[in-house]
Amino acid sequence: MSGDLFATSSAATRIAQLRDEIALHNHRYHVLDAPSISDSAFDALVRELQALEAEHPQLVTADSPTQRVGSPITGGFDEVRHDVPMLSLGNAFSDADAGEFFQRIADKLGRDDIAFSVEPKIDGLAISLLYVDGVLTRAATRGDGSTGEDVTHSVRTIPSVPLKLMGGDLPRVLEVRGEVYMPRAAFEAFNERARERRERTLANPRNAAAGSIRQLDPKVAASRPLAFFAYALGRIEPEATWTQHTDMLADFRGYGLPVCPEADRAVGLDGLLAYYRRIGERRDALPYDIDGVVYKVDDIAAQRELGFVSRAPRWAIAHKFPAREEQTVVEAIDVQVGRTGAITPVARLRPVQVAGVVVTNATLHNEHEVRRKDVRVGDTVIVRRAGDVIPEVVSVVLDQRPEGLVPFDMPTQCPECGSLLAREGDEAVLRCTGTGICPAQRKESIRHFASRRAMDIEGLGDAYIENLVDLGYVHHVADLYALTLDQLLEMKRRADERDGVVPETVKKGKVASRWAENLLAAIDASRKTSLPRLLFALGIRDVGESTAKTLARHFGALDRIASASEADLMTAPDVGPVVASRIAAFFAAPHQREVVDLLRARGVQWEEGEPLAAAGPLLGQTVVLTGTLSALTRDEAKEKLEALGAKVSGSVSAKTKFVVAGSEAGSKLDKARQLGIPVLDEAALLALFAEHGA
Ligand code: I6G
Repeated sequence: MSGDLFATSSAATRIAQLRDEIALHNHRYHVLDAPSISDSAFDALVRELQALEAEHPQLVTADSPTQRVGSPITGGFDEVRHDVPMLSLGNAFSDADAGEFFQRIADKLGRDDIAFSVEPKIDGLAISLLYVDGVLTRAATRGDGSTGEDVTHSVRTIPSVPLKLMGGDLPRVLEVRGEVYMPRAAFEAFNERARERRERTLANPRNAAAGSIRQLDPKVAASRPLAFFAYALGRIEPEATWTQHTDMLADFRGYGLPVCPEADRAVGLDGLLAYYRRIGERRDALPYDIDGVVYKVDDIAAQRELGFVSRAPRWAIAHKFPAREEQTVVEAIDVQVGRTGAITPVARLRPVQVAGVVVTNATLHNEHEVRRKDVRVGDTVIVRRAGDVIPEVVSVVLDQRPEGLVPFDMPTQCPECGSLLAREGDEAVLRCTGTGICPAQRKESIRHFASRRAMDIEGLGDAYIENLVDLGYVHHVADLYALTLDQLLEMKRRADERDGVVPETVKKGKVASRWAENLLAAIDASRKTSLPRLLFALGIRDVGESTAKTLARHFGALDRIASASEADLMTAPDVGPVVASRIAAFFAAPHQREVVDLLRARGVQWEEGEPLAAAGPLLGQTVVLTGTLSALTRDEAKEKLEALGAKVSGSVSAKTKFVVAGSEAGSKLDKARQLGIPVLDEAALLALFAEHGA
């Protein structure tokens, strides 16, 4: 073998090794959510592969992980004829519809102990992936079901879509179908960034996925955090041996294809409806938008027997959840002042039910967004609510706009205190410049201070805070700790008067004083707190709960944080220059220092310790909580674990030290078992706490 040939052959061997390794780590990270190497070690593998391929361009192949993002396509999308049509599903909009679907199947099959493969219906874009000899060869949209568009260049960029299937025993041809989607958090983050940069926002995660895939330049899809779940078979050669749909999904997983972790099996109509409710209850907590659940007869022979009716399978149906988007009318546009002075325009809406919740307000985010969407009082708008995020106005229904509506103009002065509104740098948000004097900022910062995750003052509702500030009893958070019984009684009297209530509380003075005593007791109870809670409660811009915890752990004492330089602050994990400058600016303000001193003087206490908690039996260990605990809440368990030095994470990965599983633990427990991670039950957790005095 000549020197050159030898070099090429050893490069080819190393390239093949690297590709397999990279594909494996990619799968662990993006499909199993269980990375086993650091990001930098992964990047080093990719860099080595890139260098070798640059030296040996003849060895570059389309299934190389370096080739996910190719060149833009020109002249539009090619048509793809689907050998097996991509059908749609029938819909059930009620339990009765689902019951009829079930009964039709039971009648036809002559039995009612029917098993179904069940999974959430993801709100995304249906895609067909064609693998030939295990290599991703083509990706196509559904189109009209018979002919779609070739979107291979975009779909290849989705990290969870394998360019090459895993395993030894692969079918020669495998066409799988599934959904491309954008996880909700990624969608929110994308829009937040777009708003900050005054760029176009995406209407909803479904449009986001569709819009990203139907781009000529694959760089666009590559820059969007898209994901994929496989759910059905298009074509397979040689013919498959699966007898159950759920077995097929299990094999898809084995090939390295992502399958929804909520996919399950349910028996009988009761099983279907129980699954519908279970997923419905978790709808807001799932990391992606879903619009229902899909039931499919699990037995493939039974599917064949049932066949199709007008382009939809008789053996499958989508049981829909209530819509997340509804139309209503904008009755007014107000602006709200947040605790840091940020001005948010809010549409006051004719009340409308959106997915079971009456919505009367929706955020318009900022001035730029109002302009871009051109929302006017009197407009009919589409309102969307998803997850725990505040409902938002998605768009205006322009063809229903009455004549004569005028564009909305942002005020130039704070509606609450009259101070000028100004922008910091090139931020999209306007802010009230009346920090310290603006009652709205004060009310919001007190509301935040008293909230459950901060000082947790039970019973101190928004209306009471409003009155306490308006009456001049509370100027800043420390004043809460100087309130008297008489002041609370006066405040309550006014609140009831304003609400038009002739209150029991006034008629029977005793009741009112009991109420006031309870509130005073709640305020008193909040005096004993923790440093992370206090730090979070102070409402420092960009210091959320997790940063507050980091700061507390890193510095151990409030004074150390208050006197730290920006450079010192940045030594804490995840504290960058922006957050450091916010913290430094907060404690540089004499007014804020006074408030902290007053809190101390009025009896607020928290434990302090040494900097950089170099202690704790669980220091550096990542722990995951799942399921329901009975002796304590999840938040309490989390706090205790963190006090022992653990980092409590939301997802199970190879880095997880152990998982605590309460009752009805779901997919996280399955994953822990899959990865061989130790699982503690509640009793073991309590024993651990007892052992360490937590
Ligand atoms: O549109 C769909 C969404 C989800 C589907 C589907 C699905 O399974 C979870 N399954 C089939 C068979 C079809 N459409 C045709």
